[in-house]
Amino acid sequence: MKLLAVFLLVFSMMALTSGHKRIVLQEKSFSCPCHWSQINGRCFIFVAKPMTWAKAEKNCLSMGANLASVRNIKEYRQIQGLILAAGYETRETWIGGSDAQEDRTWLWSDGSALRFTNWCPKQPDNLTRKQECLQMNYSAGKCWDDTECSAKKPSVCVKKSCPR
Ligand SMILES: [Ca+2]
Ligand SMILES: [Ca+2]
Repeated sequence: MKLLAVFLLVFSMMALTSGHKRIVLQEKSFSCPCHWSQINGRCFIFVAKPMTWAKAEKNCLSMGANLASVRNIKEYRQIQGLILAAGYETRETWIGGSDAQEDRTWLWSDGSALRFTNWCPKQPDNLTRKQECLQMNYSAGKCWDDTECSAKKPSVCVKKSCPR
């Protein structure tokens, strides 16, 4: 009978320990809303409807997001994968870079520092002196280009993932 009591004690302690571990794991995992994809700890969504850059940013804002910033080439490839998975192949798409405030000073609309770039050869060229918004999937290289913000294109939004 004493032995049984010891067993029960040990089992309940194990249950407590594993329960604690589960809580710790949950604290470390993050979640994205339905239809958003988690990439590198942030949530992304592809918006197929063609819009101007500013309307696309406003649309992201309405979902608590901004047009996407991109931190590295791996993240860029995953964003391309998102567009591909939506059936839009490698279509030209707005992300959150712009130099509208000051020519050739590129900023991300989500306020993060623009360090990584993936410009196509000879871009950004500020052609017609009115190219202030960043489109991805440009030309054969599927890289970045500055173009007129009034062009209507699909877009990608980003927002922070929330602890579960
Ligand atoms: Ca420019
Ligand atoms: Ca250009």
